[in-house]
Amino acid sequence: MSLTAFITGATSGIGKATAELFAKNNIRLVLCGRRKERLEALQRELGKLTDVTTLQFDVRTKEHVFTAIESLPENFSRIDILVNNAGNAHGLSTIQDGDTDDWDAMLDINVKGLLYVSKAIIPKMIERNSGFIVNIGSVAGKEVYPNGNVYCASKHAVNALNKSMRIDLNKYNIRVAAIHPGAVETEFSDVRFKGDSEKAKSMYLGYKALQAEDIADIIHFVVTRPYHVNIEDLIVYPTAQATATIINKN
Ligand code: NDP
Ligand code: 8X3
Repeated sequence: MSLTAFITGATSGIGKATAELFAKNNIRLVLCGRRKERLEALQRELGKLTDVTTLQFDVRTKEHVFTAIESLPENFSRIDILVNNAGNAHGLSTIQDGDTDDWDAMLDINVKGLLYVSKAIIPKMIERNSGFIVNIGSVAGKEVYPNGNVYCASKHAVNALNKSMRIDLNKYNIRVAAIHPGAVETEFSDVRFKGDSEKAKSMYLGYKALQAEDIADIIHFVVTRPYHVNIEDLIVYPTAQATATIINKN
C-alpha cells in the first residue's frame, strides 16, 4: 500500500518541493497551508501523479488545526509520514528592538503550531504502532546569531521537541527525525524582511544557496530507509556556508 504523507507549509519552498518529490515517488499527500489558490493548484498538478487532498488552516489557530485534521476523509486518515515544516522568521533585529507581534508569530507558528499538528496526528500513529515525524528545524536551532534571538529560540525549541518526541514515542515504534538546513533560497527571506524583495534577494547573492529541492531530496531519503533505520538529526549547509553567519561570498 502507498504511504500517505501530511506536509505543513506545502504551498511554498521546502514543503512544496517535498510534496512534488513525494508525488513523483507515489506517496499520497495531505497538503496544508493558508494560501488556498496554491493548494488548489498543487492538487491539480500533483493529482496527476498521486492521490492528493488539501487542508487550509493556520497552524496558529488550535481549533482550526484539530477541526481540519479531524475532517480528513477516511481514505486519508492514516498518516504514515508527518512533515512538520510550516514556519518562518519574522524580522531580524536586536532583542531590545524586536517587534512583539513578530515574536508572537514565530513562537506561535514555529513552536506551538508544530505542537498542535503533532498532537492531532500522533494518537493514530500510537494506535498503529508506526509512523514517521520529520521536524524541520534550522541551523538557528543549533546556534544563535546576532539579531536572530526569537527565531533562534523557536528553532532551539523545535530541536528540543524533536528529541522529546524521540524519547516519548520510542515505545510506540514511531520514527522521529529533524533536518536543520542552513541558507535555502525560498520565500523565507521575503517573509523575514516583510516583502522587501531586494533585501531578500541579497541574502542569496554571491554564492550558491541550498535549493528547496535539495532539502526535499534529503527528507525523501530519510523517510525511505528501512523501518529499523532512523536518521535522527541532520545539519545541511550549502558548501559555501560554514556556520549560520560565515558564508563564503564572492
Ligand atoms: P517559505 O516561506 O517558502 O515556506 C513557508 C511555508 O510555511 C509556506 O508554505 C507557508 O504557507 C507555511 N506557513 C507559514 N506560516 C504559516 C501558518 N501560520 N500556518 C500555516 N502554514 C504556514 O519558507 P521555507 O520553505 O524556507 O521554510 C520551511 C521551513 O524551513 C520553515 O520551518 C523554516 O523555518 C525552515 N528553514 C528554512 C530555511 C531557509 O533558509 N529557507 C533554513 C532553515 C530552516 P502559507 O503562507 O500558505 O500558509
Ligand atoms: C533559516 C536559516 O540562518 O536564516 O532558518 O536562520 S537562518
